Amino acid sequence: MKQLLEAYFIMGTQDCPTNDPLAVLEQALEGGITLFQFREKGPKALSGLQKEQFAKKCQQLCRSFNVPFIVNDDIQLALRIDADGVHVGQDDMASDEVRRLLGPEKIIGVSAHSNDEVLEAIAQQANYVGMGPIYQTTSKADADAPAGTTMIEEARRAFPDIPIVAIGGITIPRSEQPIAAGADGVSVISAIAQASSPKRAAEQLKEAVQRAKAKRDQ
Ligand code: TZP
Ligand code: MG
Repeated sequence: MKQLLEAYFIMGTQDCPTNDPLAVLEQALEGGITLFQFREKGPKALSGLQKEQFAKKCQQLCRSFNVPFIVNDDIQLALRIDADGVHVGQDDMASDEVRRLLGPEKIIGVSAHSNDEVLEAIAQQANYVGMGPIYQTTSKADADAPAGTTMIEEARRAFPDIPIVAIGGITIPRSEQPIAAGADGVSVISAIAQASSPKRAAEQLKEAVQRAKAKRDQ
């Protein structure tokens, strides 16, 4: 699981206002992203059948690169299309209930902001936690204030083995700090979706994360 979190790309059509979102995803996959989250959300997002058709296209692309395809929030969609997992926030369905619906093999991620929330997620059979926002983000309308890397340091100290991915405002140069704090990887929207070359951005992000991990663990 920890390796799958290294270069975790999150995207929906709302994140690609000027580019073709499928082309962005394909490039990100070519660049070596390790995990993909389908997050179709906000006033400009697709819904209903359009959302499901777009999800299936993203899923097919991910399959052709052997990269797991995770759905944000929408458990029913994940079940209908047999996604590889689901990511839920603190205000969404509890992860033990998600586990009951998805079964033992699927990946479940939970957003957590404190050691209490990490402990609860893992007790409820989540596979990883997402912690943030680390830095200021423009990709999530209702994001909390940026919290820096302290929550990751605290979670890593308390739970040495739990897979943790950092989120929020992370860019290539800003990816070293959350890894140094103990994260297993970084999850990004704009650093790849808004890059002039999503492929190069994905390559460079993964390289930066792997370099930071090697430096931290040497
Ligand atoms: N959850 C916390 S911050 C965030 C989400 C979904 C958005 C991350 O997007 P970006 O563009 O990488 O800051
Ligand atoms: Mg949610």
